Amino acid sequence: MKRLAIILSFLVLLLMPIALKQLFQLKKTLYIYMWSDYIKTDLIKEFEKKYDCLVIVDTYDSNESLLTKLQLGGAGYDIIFPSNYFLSLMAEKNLLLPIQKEKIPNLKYIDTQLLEKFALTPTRWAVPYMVSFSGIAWRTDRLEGAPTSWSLFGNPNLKGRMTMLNDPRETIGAALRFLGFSANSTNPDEIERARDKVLEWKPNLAKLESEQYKNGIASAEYLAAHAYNGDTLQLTQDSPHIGFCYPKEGSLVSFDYAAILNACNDEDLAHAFINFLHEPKVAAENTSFTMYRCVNTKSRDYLPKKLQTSKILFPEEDPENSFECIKPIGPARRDYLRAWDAIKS
Ligand code: N2P
Repeated sequence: MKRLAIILSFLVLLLMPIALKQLFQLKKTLYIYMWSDYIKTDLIKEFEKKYDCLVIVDTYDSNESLLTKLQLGGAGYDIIFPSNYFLSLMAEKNLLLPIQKEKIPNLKYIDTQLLEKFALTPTRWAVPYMVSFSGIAWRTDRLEGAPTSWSLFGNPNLKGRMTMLNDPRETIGAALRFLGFSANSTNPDEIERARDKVLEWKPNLAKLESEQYKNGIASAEYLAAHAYNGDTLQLTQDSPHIGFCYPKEGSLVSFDYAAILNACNDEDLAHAFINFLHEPKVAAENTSFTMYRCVNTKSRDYLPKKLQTSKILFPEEDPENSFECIKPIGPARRDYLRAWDAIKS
């Protein structure tokens, strides 16, 4: 007991200066909730310096966990980064503040052509941030030949050495594409068939996981993973043995948007942050680090040559690939969630 008291007093003494500093500095603080590895930390420091503020970033691994956290209340965040297909849901739940366009002059750089390509129309609720394409990351030194199909996950020889994303729309979507259906199907029979396909793949999967698979592929614990293009490109910087492919049945694409929460404490600072993200040089620096592509017309010019021509980063420019953008599916969302429960249980 005595020892515990000593340890506790020691901890209080240790942490007090930090707490006091925070208290007396009273800096403006922006609380951000976003996908993991989705922003370059140095850029946050640059923004903090420029605006004499603090930026605190917490991360999530899916739109579903983001929504759950917000609905539990008390999250205290200012800016979130939901995907395009979650925006209307969040706006309907009255979670978002409309964007004040005049506070984001860099909106002029938004790549509207790219958005139009995937039939995304402008929204007052958020500003496009990054685009992510999903496919298969694989160990080129351990598998013979590049995978070409989602059917890879049905290969029992790779049992326990593969993962798929812990994300209902991505994983059921991949199975829908494999079966020749739309990833946005609202047909209950098709959704059930996709559920059964994932259940067929599941015994071969080490887990359903959206963040740690990166370490697993890097260490070759996993030989293949349903993965995001950016996360995989981050890995290829350090290892020549990692490949990425877009399956022939078609892959999924989604756009993540910066949205300001209704409970935001400093709307000006929140808008300034979103504006900063779309400064073309900042956006390029962010892409060079996260390996995700910013929805910005000018940033490509500032990317290193190797990235400017990367087929993994700009895959829709390759006619070999076909992509379907994940869209809101209205009441069918319940069918997807029911299917997902069956998959997870
Ligand atoms: C980052 C994953 C972000 C892409 N780790 C999700 N659309």
